[in-house]
Amino acid sequence: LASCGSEGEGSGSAASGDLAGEGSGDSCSIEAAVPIGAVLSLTGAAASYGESQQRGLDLAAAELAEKGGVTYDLRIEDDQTDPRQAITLFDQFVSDDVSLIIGPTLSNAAVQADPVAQDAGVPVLGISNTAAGITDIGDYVFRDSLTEQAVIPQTIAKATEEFGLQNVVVMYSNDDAFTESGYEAFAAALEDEGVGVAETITFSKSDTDFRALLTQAQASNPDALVVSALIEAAVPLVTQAREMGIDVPIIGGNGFNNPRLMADAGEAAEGVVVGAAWNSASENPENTAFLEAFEAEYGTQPDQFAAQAYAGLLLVDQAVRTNCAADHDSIKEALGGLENVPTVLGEFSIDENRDAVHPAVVQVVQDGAFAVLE
Ligand code: 1QQ
Repeated sequence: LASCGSEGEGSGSAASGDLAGEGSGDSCSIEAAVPIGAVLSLTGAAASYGESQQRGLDLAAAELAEKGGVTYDLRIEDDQTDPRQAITLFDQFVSDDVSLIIGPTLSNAAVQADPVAQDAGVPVLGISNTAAGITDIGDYVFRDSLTEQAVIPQTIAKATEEFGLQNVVVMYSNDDAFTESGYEAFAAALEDEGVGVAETITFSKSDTDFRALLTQAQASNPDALVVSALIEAAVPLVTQAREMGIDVPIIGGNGFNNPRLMADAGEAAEGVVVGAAWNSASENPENTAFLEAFEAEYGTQPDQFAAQAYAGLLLVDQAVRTNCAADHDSIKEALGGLENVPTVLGEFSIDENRDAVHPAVVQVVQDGAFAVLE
């Protein structure tokens, strides 16, 4: 069935011959549809992120289909928020000889699945992985998502100035690659800003009752709670903190960039501070067109994860058109050379570590929506 896939990278199959085109940039024309695999968490604990990403990818694919010259065969699969399933899907996409794999949604899956693509020489574009070290997996691994280390220093600096923080409690789940990396970024940034950490409290990403831990946090009388968590824990943590009368600022990492925070925590989410890789209010032409198209298609506003997914597929298209070729090494080379590309995320470049470079913002929840904290 998948025997042709076992030839591995650079096998010079008939399919990769069709993936070399003519012309370049906007005039590039490639005969075969370019196969792109996407591994998203569409069910399980991270489904709310994955569903947003799916919408962003589908919207970009529809726009690319209109553009012409290069067509994409975008195949989106669900890893069920399970790293083992992500590995299975990466194996499948490698043996199907896709040109590139987008995803997986969580860093926790990326640390396990990306090596499959790296070993086969298939490029990967992470669109939401923010843990440190993901691109160190190898030279075929790229991302358009800013790391926690890139976003959090600005968030902590802004919050320290805004709220005069001197002493905080840090809380994080210690069983997830992203939340652990976010914790390290918070700890380093707090130290840089000279903010004391009265206590560091750990929990599990599957915890839903935080009252005992919050009582413990409250005892330190902190100026803020600094939290690295995925949305499934963030919602009850924030809700219970406010129910218990803890009214100090709550500062979250990338896991909080999810409209479910406001939808599910309601009033309790007001005032929560989060660093973000996408400024929803940006008036750059790419963003205003994106907001309008997304609203028209889905009847709702996009979130950061939809924006990063949308930008991701357009960046892949840009890379394919740069060399007018969709074999693995042409795409890899072109992705590595992306520089000052106008996107919904702002001016976008890839650095020497294959990580994303573009502006970040600090947001605060206001009237049920993220607003830029000026
Ligand atoms: C990661 C994250 C999550 C919040 C993505 C959905 O940043 O796992 O890296």
